[in-house]
Amino acid sequence: MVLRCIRCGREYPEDEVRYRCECGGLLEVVIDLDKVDTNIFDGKNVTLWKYESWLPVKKRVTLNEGGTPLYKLENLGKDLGIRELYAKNEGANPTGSFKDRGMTVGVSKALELGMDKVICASTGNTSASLAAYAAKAGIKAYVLVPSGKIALGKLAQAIIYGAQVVPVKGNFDDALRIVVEASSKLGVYMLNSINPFRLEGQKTIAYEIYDQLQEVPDNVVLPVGNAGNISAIWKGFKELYEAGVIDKLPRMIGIQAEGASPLAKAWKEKREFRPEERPETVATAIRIGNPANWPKAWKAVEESGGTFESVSDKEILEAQRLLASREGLFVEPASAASLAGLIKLLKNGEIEKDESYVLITTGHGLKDPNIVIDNFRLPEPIEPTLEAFRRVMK
Ligand code: AN7
Repeated sequence: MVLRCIRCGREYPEDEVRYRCECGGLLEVVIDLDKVDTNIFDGKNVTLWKYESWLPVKKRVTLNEGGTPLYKLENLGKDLGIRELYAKNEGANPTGSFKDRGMTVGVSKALELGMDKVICASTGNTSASLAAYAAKAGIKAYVLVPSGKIALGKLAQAIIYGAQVVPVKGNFDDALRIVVEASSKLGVYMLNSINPFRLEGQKTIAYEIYDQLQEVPDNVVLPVGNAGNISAIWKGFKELYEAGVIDKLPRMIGIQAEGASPLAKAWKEKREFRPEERPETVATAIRIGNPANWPKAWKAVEESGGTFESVSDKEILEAQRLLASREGLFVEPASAASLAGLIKLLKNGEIEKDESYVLITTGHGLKDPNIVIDNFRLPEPIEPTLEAFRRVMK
């Protein structure tokens, strides 16, 4: 197992603390597919560490992540006329988002490398997750977040898990710039998704989808922020394919928020990727203008025959309401971007109804209660009598 540059192909040993190639390219972990266990995909006892032989760590800092439910969305499937619609509900992870998959592997790696301080920039979920796993591992976590632009639940998590929370006057991209520099100069281990070991944990979403469904869906639809998760899931499916476990691959469909959509814009305008200076969206989790993993994400969409799309804040909030009110699934706004994107692509005739779709709902709705409460006026209280209730009962 080695680290390999996706741009120039140069290789580095896995036990070197390194986040990028000398040429500046992104690194990926090359798994030795001769040594993985291909006989475990029986649909039983699904948890992240079931796939240990596919993961590049020996230590294990765990809070029992993965094994998240794959719901069949019967109601919405019917409403939209889609043959098969599922949601892989990553909000069911220990800290309420898919980031736990990356952190169980990433923090385990930090310990293997002998690091006792970890750091990340975050729009919220990464900070909550890193804080929890650092607590479990007994090491120090620093989390840099855009001041005033992180959902309440996520902030509460990072604080109570004991991380040093550092608000930054700026957006996620500004915070990440500081973190990258700190990791090279201050002896702290960076656990943003540029760190290839994070993506190794997150690729298990692909393993689990196949394990739970016992087949490969035609399409996987997910929100894109820093563009790590779409890259990770694609890597997971490709490994299954190369190891001979599956014989087809899904299309990867990445959804961004309109106000933070550098990938969707470049894709649709068929031009070079350019970062956005002032990302803005109600979905604060994906309020990112310069996704660090964009080259990997671009490859994932290109190789898989998928697409990038963007959706408005209004479409995101409507999709959030639909998932909750039609399926009993309360997800945070960023996660609802997946359904919003699916609806938009259907409406525009860009995707087929007679196919299967798995939405990745990346984070729990309780992370960001304000988004709901601020848009809802609680009715006046009634007198404590049946009569009073009868009058307001609709
Ligand atoms: C709920 O926490 O970037 O494209 O710093 O929290 O892999 O970045 C969060 C990202 C989607 C986008 N859904 O995933 C962070 C952070 C939710 C998220 C994404 C995020 P990537």
